[in-house]
Formats: sequence, C-alpha cells, structure tokens
Amino acid sequence: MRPVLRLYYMPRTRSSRVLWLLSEIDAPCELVKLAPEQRQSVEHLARHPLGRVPALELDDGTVVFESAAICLQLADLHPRPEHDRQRRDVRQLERDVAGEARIHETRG
Ligand SMILES: N[C@@H](CCC(=O)N[C@@H](CS)C(=O)NCC(=O)O)C(=O)O
Repeated sequence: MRPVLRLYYMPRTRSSRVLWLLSEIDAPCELVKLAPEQRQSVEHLARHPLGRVPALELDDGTVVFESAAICLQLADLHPRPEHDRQRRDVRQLERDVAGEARIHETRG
C-alpha cells in the first residue's frame, strides 16, 4: 500500500515547488492548507520548529521540511529511472554548496 503523505502548505510560498512536483509525478498526498497564523500554532511548531511551510508528514509521523529536501524525499518515494541522473546532480550540487558554506564559515 502506498504511504499516506500529508503536505502542510500555504499558497504562494516555497510550498509551490512541492505542489508542482506532486502534480508532475501524480503522487497521492493529502494537502493541508494553513492560514498564515497557523504556522506558529503549537501543532505546527511540533512539526516544524521554526513554524514554516512547506512541511511533509510521512506515514510514520515523521516530518520533512525544506522544500528541496521534500522534493528529494518525494523523488525517493516515487523513483523514475530516467530521473536518476538529475537526482545525482542535485545531491552533488547540495554537497558542493554545503561544503562551500563550511569553508566560508571556518575562514570567518
Ligand atoms: N528554505 C525553506 C524556506 C521556508 C520558508 O521560509 N517558508 C516561508 C514561506 S515561503 C515561511 O513559512 N515563513 C514563515 C516564517 O519564517 O515564520 C524552504 O525552501 O522550504
């Protein structure tokens, strides 16, 4: 059985990246639209400590945030061999950016 995913989102935010991907891959996902003030609710802060959107809840109750990480998670859950190359490129770029950020951090 397919995992039940739940996306907490707001229109015209970084959520759009995830909504776009969901429609591209036609992945089943429950969409929960939040009002701006709901981001700081106790319920949402338990999902995302900074009270931001988007946040993706997996079927085991764990939550993924950061729109790019959510997109990679969705790609992992719905693999398409023809997209393997792009997934590798994204991961490579992420590690490159993270490494550069660390270099700048340590150089001050
Ligand atoms: N880098 C994060 C950015 C998330 C983010 O900043 N979301 C905004 C909306 S676009 C938000 O919820 N802001 C509310 C806040 O910072 O309190 C991502 O790509 O998901």
